[in-house]
Amino acid sequence: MYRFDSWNETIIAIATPQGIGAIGVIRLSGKNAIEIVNKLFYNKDLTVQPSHTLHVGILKNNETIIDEVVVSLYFAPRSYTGENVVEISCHGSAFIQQKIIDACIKNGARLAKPGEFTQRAFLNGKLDLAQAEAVADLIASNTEASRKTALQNMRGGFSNVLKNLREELLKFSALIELELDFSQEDVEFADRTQFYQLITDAENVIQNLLQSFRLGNVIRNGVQVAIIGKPNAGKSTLLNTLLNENRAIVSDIAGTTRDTIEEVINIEGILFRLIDTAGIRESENEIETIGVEKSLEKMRNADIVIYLFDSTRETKANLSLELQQLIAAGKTFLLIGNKIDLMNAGDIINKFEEIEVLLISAKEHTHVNLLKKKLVEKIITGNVETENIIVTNARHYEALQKINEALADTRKGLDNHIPGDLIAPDIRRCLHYLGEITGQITNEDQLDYIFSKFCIGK
Ligand SMILES: Nc1nc2c(ncn2[C@@H]2O[C@H](COP(=O)(O)OP(=O)(O)OP(=O)(O)O)[C@@H](O)[C@H]2O)c(=O)[nH]1
Ligand SMILES: [Mg+2]
Repeated sequence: MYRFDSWNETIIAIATPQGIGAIGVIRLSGKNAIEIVNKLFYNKDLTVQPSHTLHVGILKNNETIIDEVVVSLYFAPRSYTGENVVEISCHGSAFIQQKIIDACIKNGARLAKPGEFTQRAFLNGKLDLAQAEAVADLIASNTEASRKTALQNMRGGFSNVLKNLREELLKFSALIELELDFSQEDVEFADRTQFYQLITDAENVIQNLLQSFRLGNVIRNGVQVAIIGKPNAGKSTLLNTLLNENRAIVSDIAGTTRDTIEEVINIEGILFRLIDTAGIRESENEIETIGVEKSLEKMRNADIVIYLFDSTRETKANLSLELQQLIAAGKTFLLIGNKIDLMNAGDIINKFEEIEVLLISAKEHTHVNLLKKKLVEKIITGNVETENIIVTNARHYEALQKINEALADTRKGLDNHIPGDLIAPDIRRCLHYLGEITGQITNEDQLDYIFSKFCIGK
C-alpha cells in the first residue's frame, strides 16, 4: 500500500461550517488522537474508556477552563478514517474552537489538509477512490437528485459494477497470459466464445455509464437554459413567472432587457440555470447590439434553448423559418408561444397547427407548469433514471472512455482471431483504467489532486 511521510501524525480540523453556531465539532484522527485530547480533559481518563462512547467534561489548557464539551471516542479500525478518532462537540464560538485547536496542536496534533480525513479512510481501505470522491459530491450536493446520486456512489454502487467487471476480465487475462507461456504449442486456455460474450457485456455496461454522464453532469452542475426571442415576446415576464419574483424589468418598450440575467430554479430536483436575454433584432443602438450578440452567445452555450414568441404577432410561415434555423443550430430547444390570454380559443388551436409548439401565458401563469415538465423531459430522456447508477465525475468519464476504446480493440482482436499475446495488452489496458477509477491503480500526485478539492475537516 502507498504511504505518506505524515502517516503517523495526528490531524485536527473543525468539521462544522465556519461562523457561529450552537455547537461546533472538532475532529482528530491518528494514533495519538485519544492521548492528545486526554491531556486536556479534566474529568476522567479517556484512554481507558471503551470505543464508541460519549463523555461529558471540561477541557482545560494548563489551569484555564476552555469549555464544557462532549467527547466521542472511536478506536481504530472502527472509525471513519480507520484510525483512532476523537470528536469534540464544543460550544460553537469560533474563539472557543480556535482555543481547543491550539491546545491540541500544542500537545502534538497538526492541522489537517483539505480532504485528509477521507484520504486516510481511502488509504486504510475504508472507501475506494470513487466512493471517496462521492463524499465530496455529497457534501456539495444542493438538490435532491444530486444528493441521491452522490449517496448511491458513496455506498459503492458504481464501484461494485466496476469491480465485478474487473474481476471477470482478470480471470480471462490470467488465462490468456498463461497461453503466452505455451505459445509454441498453440493452445487456448481462454474460451473465445465466452470471452467474446464478456467483452460484449462489458461494452454495454461501460456505454450505459458513459451515456449517464450527460445526466450526471447536469445533476452536478445544473442545466443552462437560455430564453431567446424577439423584443417584447415576454422573455423577462417568463423568467419572473418561473422564479415567482419580479427579478427582471418588464415593459412594453421593445429592447428593455440589455444585459443577460441569470437565476437558478429547482424543478423536480434538477437545477436549471435560467438566462433571460436581450430580444434579438437589428438595431442602430450600440448597447443593444452588444446585448444581442451576448444573447446569441448564450444561445450557443445553452443546454436547452427556450425560443419564445408572441403568438398574437407571429405567423405560421415565419415561425417555420425560425424553426428551421433552430434545427440547423443543432440545439435542444422548446418552441413556446406566449400571450395566449390575448387570443380566443379557436385561433389558439388553428394558428400553428402541425408545428410543435407549447402555448402559454407568462403573465397569467397559464401552462407554465407544462413548460417546466417539458424542461425536465428534455433532460431525463429514455430510461435513464436518477435511481440508476449515474456518472457525475469527469475523471471517471475520461477513464470510462479509455476502457471503452480498449474493449473495442479487444473485440477487434477477437474478430480477427489474432493470437492471445496480441490481445493481452488491450485487456491489460482495460484493467488499468478500471483500476484507476476505484483507486486500485493510482499515483501520489493524482491522489493529492483529488483530495485537495475537498473541504478542510472532511
Ligand atoms: N397579455 C400578455 N402580455 C404579456 C405576456 N407576457 C409578457 N407580456 C407583456 O409584453 C410586454 C413585454 O414583456 P417583456 O417580458 O418585457 O418582454 P421581453 O421579451 O423581455 O422584451 P425585451 O427585453 O425587450 O426583449 C410587457 O408589456 C409584458 O407585460 C403575456 O403572457 N400576456
Ligand atoms: Mg426582457
